[in-house]
Amino acid sequence: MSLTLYFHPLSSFCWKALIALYDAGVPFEPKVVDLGDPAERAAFQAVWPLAKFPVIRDEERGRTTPESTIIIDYLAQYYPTAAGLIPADPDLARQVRLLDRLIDNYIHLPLQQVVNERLRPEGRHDPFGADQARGALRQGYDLVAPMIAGPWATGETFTLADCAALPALHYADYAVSLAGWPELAAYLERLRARPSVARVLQEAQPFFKYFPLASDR
Ligand SMILES: N[C@@H](CCC(=O)N[C@@H](CS)C(=O)NCC(=O)O)C(=O)O
Repeated sequence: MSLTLYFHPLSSFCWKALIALYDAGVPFEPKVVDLGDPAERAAFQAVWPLAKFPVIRDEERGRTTPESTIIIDYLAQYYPTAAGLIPADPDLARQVRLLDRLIDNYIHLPLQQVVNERLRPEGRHDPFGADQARGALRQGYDLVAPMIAGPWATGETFTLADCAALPALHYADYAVSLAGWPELAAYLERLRARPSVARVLQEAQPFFKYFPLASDR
């Protein structure tokens, strides 16, 4: 098999790539990386020095691609069934890319800050920083909510922006409930019902107890 995906089933950015792969039915070899295992971390660092996943290796083309957005770009370029993830129409493609950036930068990253705060050792907590991150999340929700065209982020076609939205909204809902943003909550339910997304969520289920905010509900 040409493609190998380096990932972990609980990792939110890995979900983004997995959703695209499953949605387009692109075959790949899954390589789960336990970053807590020094040998596995070192082996992964040899593939991608930052040791951040997802990373996809295309043996046939001799290419290693990091960054979830760029992985989806790669799939859309080389795999016809994934082509629709980046619309052919340049204006629509730009709107998809814009939403992908807004969701990653203003929802997904503040969520990671809340999670990172929770993971700090005893005596090193930063409640002020966590409150700021929650404030940024609310701003992110306010920004993105009116932009969702429906049924999917930019309209009728499932795209890169939807791959970005599911992990960000699914996990962020634990940090700041989406109850105050009913259009985002409804969009999240539509995303969860999509077979590719349902598969990713099901595969993550055994690991979900390790998500630091899992017990907040
Ligand atoms: N911008 C990157 C973010 C990747 C990222 O932050 N991945 C996290 C998992 S969700 C990771 O590898 N964390 C491990 C670490 O930072 O040591 C992308 O879109 O792929």
